[in-house]
Amino acid sequence: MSQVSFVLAVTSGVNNTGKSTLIKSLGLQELKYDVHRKLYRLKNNEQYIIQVIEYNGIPPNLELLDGVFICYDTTNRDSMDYLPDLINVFVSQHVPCLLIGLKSDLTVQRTVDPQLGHLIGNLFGVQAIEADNITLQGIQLLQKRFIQFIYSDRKILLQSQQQGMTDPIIITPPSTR
Ligand SMILES: Nc1nc2c(ncn2[C@@H]2O[C@H](COP(=O)(O)OP(=O)(O)OP(=O)(O)O)[C@@H](O)[C@H]2O)c(=O)[nH]1
Ligand SMILES: [Mg+2]
Repeated sequence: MSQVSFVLAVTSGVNNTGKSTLIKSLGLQELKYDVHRKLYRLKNNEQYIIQVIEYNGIPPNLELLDGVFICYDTTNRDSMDYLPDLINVFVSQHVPCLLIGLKSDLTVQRTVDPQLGHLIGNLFGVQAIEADNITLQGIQLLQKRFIQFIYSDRKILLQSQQQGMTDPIIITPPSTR
């Protein structure tokens, strides 16, 4: 049994929001030795094992999660309808959240206001970003926010979430051995 360092859930209220593609965008190295769980490791850190759970809605065993990426689709207004309920459950269970609006490269098909994610995030003290899985810029933003998210001190993340602070927390990754 491997030691899992971080359990990340990637979820959304509806399907087809780009969750599976987002997990690929993170550029993690998939570990093949555990058929029951999707385990990955960071390319530059042998010790850090990440379990990723993709889910539509609220995954079971919330107490096992270290963090959640709550996704919506900027080309599908309906994908935002479930966000308040979803975020509320994670926040009340003290799971650190990041709200991610995907497919922002599809500017013509966009149906949601770029500020709406921030507004909803603000209501819950949850940070919100818009990004995409296609452009280099989008993928780099997702990777950067992922690294910040998994290396952040959970206590600090939750504290700011409870206080409704949505400014990004600047952290320094621990040096790899
Ligand atoms: N243009 C664009 N297309 C995207 C983006 N992310 C995902 N897609 C496309 O959207 C479709 C759905 O992506 P998936 O990653 O399968 O979405 P999902 O949320 O995992 O879908 P389910 O698991 O079925 O709920 C695919 O055709 C992707 O190629 C994005 O950021 N931009
Ligand atoms: Mg999927």
